[in-house]
Amino acid sequence: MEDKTSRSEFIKTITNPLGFYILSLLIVESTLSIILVASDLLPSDKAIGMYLVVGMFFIVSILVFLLVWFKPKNLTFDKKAHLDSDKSKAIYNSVNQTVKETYMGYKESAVKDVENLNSRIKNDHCLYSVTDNENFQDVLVVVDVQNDFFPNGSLPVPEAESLIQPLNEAIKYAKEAGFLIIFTQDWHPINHSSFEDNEGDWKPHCIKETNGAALHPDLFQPYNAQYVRFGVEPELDGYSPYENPLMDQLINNIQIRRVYITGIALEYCVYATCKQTRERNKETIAIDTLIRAASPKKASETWKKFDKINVIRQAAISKS
Ligand code: VGL
Ligand code: ZN
Repeated sequence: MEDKTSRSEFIKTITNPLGFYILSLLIVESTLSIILVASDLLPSDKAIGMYLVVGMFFIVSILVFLLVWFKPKNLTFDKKAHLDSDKSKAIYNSVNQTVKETYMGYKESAVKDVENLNSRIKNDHCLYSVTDNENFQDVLVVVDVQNDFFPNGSLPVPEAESLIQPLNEAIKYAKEAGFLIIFTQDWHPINHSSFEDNEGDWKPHCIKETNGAALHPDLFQPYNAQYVRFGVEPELDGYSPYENPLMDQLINNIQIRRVYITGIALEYCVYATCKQTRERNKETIAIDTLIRAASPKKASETWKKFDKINVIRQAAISKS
């Protein structure tokens, strides 16, 4: 949450040219009225003089009304969001350029761009970003939500499809709340020891660089998420993202307090991730609604193993 409050707001006024011309007229008219009233230039006939002055005031009031009506537009930029996304940076630069080019004027299209951008920043959490040096306390780990574990993949996991929508909501929530978000990927070489051909238990799956190893296309991937690929060493089990030293760099440091774990599959990579996170002394919470088991019938047995390693089981992300 912290990054939101510290985020500096940047307000740019794009002046409407009509407003600018009316303002100049207003100044000229008022100056003229003052000169006329103050000097002897008023006609000797007092009545005509009065008409002139009243007429001036009348004109001035209309001008004030018009000026208010066409008041300059204030556009509020979220500076940090702008600087954090290439796309918003590009829009920001183009708006800035437009404003420079049409000094004291504005282009409708630039205003539209900024309005669209602002509404995207509100609606699309993707543009909220937490910078790299942020002191994260909470982490959301999304384990192996990869094509091969879905119906057309080589190792489909029951009910995997129903995971996407609620998981996306959790990712958005976590992003807004300033969590570090980590996506892990099972990422095997073709000769991995876990494959049947090499006396392993599994059909070939999640072969690195292939579509089967890609994250599910509908998975929401926010800006600045981290990606940990593991299972690369042919001889290792390939069940734990901690096989990749990047995982320790991200998790095994003092400021990280809580790690929420979601994804696929309960018995294998989710379990291994929970166990090794716990071994690093982090409060470890498995979100059961956002996890799918390879064997759902045996899931309650598997969950008992989680109890034994002191992993908390919860239905949703919620801070204690
Ligand atoms: C997994 C089996 C083989 C998993 C990975 O992501 O849980 N399961 N490789
Ligand atoms: Zn694997």
